[in-house]
Amino acid sequence: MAGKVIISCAVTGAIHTPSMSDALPITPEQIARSSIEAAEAGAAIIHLHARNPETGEPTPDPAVFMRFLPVIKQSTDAVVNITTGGGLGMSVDERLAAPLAASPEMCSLNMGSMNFNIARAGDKITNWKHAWEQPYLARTDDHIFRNTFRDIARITEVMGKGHGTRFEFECYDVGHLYNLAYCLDQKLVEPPLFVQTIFGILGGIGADPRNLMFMRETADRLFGDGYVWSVLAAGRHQMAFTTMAGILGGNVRVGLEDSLYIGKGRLASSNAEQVGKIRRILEELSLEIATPAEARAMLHLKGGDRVGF
Ligand code: KMH
Ligand code: ZN
Repeated sequence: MAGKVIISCAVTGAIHTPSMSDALPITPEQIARSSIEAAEAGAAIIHLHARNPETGEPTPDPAVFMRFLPVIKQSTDAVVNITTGGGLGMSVDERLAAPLAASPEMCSLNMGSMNFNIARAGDKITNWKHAWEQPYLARTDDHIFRNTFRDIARITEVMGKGHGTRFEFECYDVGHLYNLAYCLDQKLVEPPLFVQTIFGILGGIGADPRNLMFMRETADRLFGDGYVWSVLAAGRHQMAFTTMAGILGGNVRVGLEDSLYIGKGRLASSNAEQVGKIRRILEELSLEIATPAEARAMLHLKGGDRVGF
């Protein structure tokens, strides 16, 4: 298994809005289909948010998650990873509702409070499909993405200890790695840590290759061989940064949550198209792609038969 690359695919998220791309999955049926296609293309882990089926607005409603989670489970062996970051303006209680109901193998855990500014993300849009989209984005120049130490400890307690769910630790800056080291020291979390280093969110570390090296070197210093490294980068940096991660022995995350594009000025037609592209690049570099079973072994997951959906 050593050297195999785990591809995660984040299929819809809560950053992009329906007017930005027709490929963004909205309804439970679309989210299920797009997840299954991404898994068939080579993604071992599917990272999931839910949206209001009529408006596309991010929703924390467990009933909506439950319309696509069983479909994905029945059709693929991929690991289901549910967000605890949710969408803008959701409380931590709301963000925990679906993971608590679904008891997944994995959930995300955001490792610090931060500015999270996506106010310019809709600059190119002229025809807005829904009234909520523009204000949702515009208010983020005054938005704090809340993830206090107490929030983090609570999520480790209820999801980790309570459900045996393991985490995708979302680290948007160097300090978040130190927050994670503190949680490790406090025995809130256990290795192997799946550390998702994130580049290019306005409010987090910038998408400069030297930052990728520095994040990796810092994680090496803090966690030694007790972590599994993965990389995602926002927007046009997605493929370059995930390629660098593969070359450096890391794992990768793609998907329409992180970027809507497949090339310069070209919108991706699907999540599977992005998975297929990074898979091709990695295989051209003589790297092997991890199966879901291999990802489960690498990350010490509880197994797809021990979830609540
Ligand atoms: N939207 C990504 C930059 C979460 O869902 O908890 C990080 C993310 C957060 O996926
Ligand atoms: Zn997410």
